[in-house]
Amino acid sequence: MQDSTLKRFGVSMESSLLNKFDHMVRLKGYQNRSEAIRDLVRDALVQEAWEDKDQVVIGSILLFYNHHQRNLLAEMTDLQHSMHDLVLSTTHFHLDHDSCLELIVVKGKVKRIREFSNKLMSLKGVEYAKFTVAPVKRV
Ligand code: NI
Repeated sequence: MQDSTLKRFGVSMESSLLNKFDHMVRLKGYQNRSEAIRDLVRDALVQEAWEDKDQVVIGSILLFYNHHQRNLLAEMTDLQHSMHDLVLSTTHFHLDHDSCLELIVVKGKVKRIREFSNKLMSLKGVEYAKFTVAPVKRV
């Protein structure tokens, strides 16, 4: 179980670095430095989880493409079937006469998820792709 008790600790840094940090805290609308530091630490931990190839993550792959592109739909479907154990859901949106948006929610080990995402994103005809990921275990 997660311990959410707040603990205090002291941080020392050069005043020029602190000034820049305070500027960022104001710009991003944080209530105080502690809140900003908590966010930075969480980001760093998520990044570290990325480095661990066996870490199980959940993520989303957003693909924007023209469905008239030759072979694209078949290749996209083949890829998803070949890695079906990673795919939790696929949602397809017909945006207009030509454009489609597909949202694929995935779960699995970082290494395979990244491989899957890279393959989808590099398919010919995919115009825009966005991959987001978060560790399954909260950090
Ligand atoms: Ni469509």
